[in-house]
Amino acid sequence: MTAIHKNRALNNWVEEVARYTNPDRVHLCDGSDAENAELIKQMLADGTLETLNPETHPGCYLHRSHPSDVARTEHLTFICTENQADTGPSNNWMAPDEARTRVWPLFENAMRGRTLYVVPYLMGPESSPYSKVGVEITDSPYVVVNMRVMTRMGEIALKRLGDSEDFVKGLHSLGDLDPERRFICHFPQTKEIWSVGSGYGGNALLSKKCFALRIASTQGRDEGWLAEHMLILGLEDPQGHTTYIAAAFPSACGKTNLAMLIPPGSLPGYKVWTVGDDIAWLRPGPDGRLWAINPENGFFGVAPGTNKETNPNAMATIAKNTIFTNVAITQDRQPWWEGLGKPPEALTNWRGQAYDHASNEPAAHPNSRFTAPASQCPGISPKFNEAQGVPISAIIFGGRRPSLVPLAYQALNWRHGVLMGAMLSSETTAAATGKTGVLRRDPMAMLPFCGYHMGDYLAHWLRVGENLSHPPAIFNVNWFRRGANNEFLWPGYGENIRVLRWIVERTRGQSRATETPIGYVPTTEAIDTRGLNVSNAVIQELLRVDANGWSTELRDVEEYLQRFGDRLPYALEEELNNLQRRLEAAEHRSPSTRISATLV
Ligand code: GTP
Ligand code: SPV
Ligand code: MN
Repeated sequence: MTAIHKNRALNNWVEEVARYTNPDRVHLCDGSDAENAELIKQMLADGTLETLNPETHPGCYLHRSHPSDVARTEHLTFICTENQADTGPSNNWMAPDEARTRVWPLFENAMRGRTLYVVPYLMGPESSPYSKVGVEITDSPYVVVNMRVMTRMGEIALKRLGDSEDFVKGLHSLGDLDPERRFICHFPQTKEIWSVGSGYGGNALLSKKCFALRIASTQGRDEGWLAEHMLILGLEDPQGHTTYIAAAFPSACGKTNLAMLIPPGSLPGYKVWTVGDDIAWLRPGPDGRLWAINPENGFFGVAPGTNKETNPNAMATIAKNTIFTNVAITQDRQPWWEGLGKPPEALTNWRGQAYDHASNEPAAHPNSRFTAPASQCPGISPKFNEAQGVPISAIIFGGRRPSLVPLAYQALNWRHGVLMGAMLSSETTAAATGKTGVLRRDPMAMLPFCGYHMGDYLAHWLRVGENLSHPPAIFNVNWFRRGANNEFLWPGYGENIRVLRWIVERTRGQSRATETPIGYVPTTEAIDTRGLNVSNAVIQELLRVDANGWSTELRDVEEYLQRFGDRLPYALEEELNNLQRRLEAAEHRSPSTRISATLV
């Protein structure tokens, strides 16, 4: 084989993989328009892609993935370290030797009859010293065109790589798409990823969860920074001052929506700038603050629920040059999903069949997605390509909790905030296979994405905070409280600005809160409800602290955290004990009602 590139390490690796996987052709991707057009032409010819209505959706395509390959498969995702103890109880572990005998053979001749694409990509802005290079070898042209949107792909990455050996090697093959022969293996020690048997999302776009979270989190542990499942936004106030916030919510719990929020007319003068919608790399800066970059260059967003009212910025972002995966299509070939109103009479569902209006099945898959360039987002931050990133003033955790967890509250300090993140739990969603709507603990929204022992991870969080002279304030939010008829109590979406505003004011030492055992909770007056159709009683319910309920919750938290054994930092056990004691004291005073507390 002739050398594909002058970089020896890259060339040797590609040769080794090509010898074993036996592709018909090897193609090094340059990321050019011409290359992209050629790939799309090929995929239109073989049915991998379909054209969408060029008048309403120019440059947009539909891809239907295999019906058994529509979400991340966490039970088939492994961390492969020599020592099992390094991965911890929250990860699936496979010994590297076992991976070599069980998984590597699945790549043998896997690319016969296919093209092996070499996809170099840069994670982070071109000018940033914190950006990192990855290379994905894949036999899926769909993966290539998605990687071109999601990352800075092609020449730009090769230029950054030069003759360095320092890049994350991701090997991906569709294999035969049989879930029985599907594995997503991570080798943090050698910075390698092997993914076989899936062509979908986080299983196959190896830059995303595999590199930017699982591998990068271990790099962050070793180098003193954090790789997190977080959106990044800038909130500009009417005075023109912008405050940057990072927020971790589990998959399909509202990151993209919050990152692109457009405030309602009743709160004039506020504006949200989108820096990122899924992943943040956070580093202590020389000024003692925490600085964040978004390593990605596009959005792989949940389609259902997205519309002109809930997320107009997303609708504008995906109006052109967007790949839609597993959505339904109308008769005139426009993409369609639940949340866009009444389903039109003639509709083709995500499987490509005529939609049966009598069925209870959704027409679009609940985890159907759009892949769109960040540059197309009307609210993209002017700091999107900033080398140093943006300084973070607040970190927010949140999940889907139908009861107990208030709309918003603030941690007493960093240590308490780390416990708050460790306590995060949420109902499961369609973003991963398995039952949805089941409450599960998901520390920092990183349960499926932390590449090492979760106990060590929590200790790392504590350490990072201790070294910041100006740590971000930490908050928890819950947009998903439900009422007696199972309806959402809080309108959410654009109205979440009211909570963001309270958060920003708190970081500046303004705005009212009551100190309760669980932390600082907004007073009912502190959340601006002008123009909002939510009764006072509902606001009170949303901000109520139920001491009995929290005591029960903490017993579950304690049991969960015990799983991390002696790697659970003692400081967190102490924080948990303190919280328990504060709750007990409150229960004595006023059980299960709003806790009387001091205004702060
Ligand atoms: P991943 O890409 O999987 O990491 O998801 P995400 O966290 O970016 O979630 P996203 O913003 O795509 O929202 C997921 C689903 O939750 C969509 O169907 C949204 O319409 C819905 N959603 C988002 N924000 C809110 C909210 O404030 N209230 C309610 N009720 N639903 C919301
Ligand atoms: C998530 O599941 O959190 C996603 C989609 O953002 S995926 O790329 O499949 O991980
Ligand atoms: Mn995500």
